[in-house]
Amino acid sequence: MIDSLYAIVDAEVADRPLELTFEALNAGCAMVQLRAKRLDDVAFLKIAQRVRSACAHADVPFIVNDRADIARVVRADGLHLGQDDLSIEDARRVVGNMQVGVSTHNLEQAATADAEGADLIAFGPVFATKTKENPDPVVGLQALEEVCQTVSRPVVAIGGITPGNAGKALRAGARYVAVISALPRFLGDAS
Ligand code: TZP
Ligand code: MG
Repeated sequence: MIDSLYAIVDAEVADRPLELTFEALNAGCAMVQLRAKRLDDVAFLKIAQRVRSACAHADVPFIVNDRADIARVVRADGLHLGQDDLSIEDARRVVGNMQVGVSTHNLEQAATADAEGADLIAFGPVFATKTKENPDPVVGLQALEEVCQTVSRPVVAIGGITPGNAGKALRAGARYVAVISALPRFLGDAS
């Protein structure tokens, strides 16, 4: 399961984001995304440089959420976009050939992201989540399965994923499970 873990380190959720990054890398996670909705540019860049370097040492892809400019500056492996962010086409003008993932919340959005050339399609919230502000409605496992069968790119299940339900998302066809709040639990830390 750990090789399907897409660790999202949210600098505003994690007490010590860098330590959490090292723990996720040591555990053998598949990817690390850095997310910070409210940090200013200087603070985001500083932490992005550190996480970038840790991921490079571990040879694990490093993805930046939202910020094409920062992804380019730190030479991230990927950029992750939401529905209200830059289009894939515009983002590629900034980041070039970098892997681009897109968050989607229904089948139509997932099919559009696929057609527009997303490398990775995140779909959710699969389960209820308290992490995201104003989350879209819970999509559930059946919709996840439908998306996995429809799109051509690997799917990342996101939203309320825990060690207890991650297997269900993977069995529905997701290639990865993306986790924010339950990340310490995947890493064997009860906190
Ligand atoms: N997109 C859909 S749900 C979500 C995002 C960013 C939050 C997932 O956080 P958690 O804590 O793993 O439920
Ligand atoms: Mg976004």
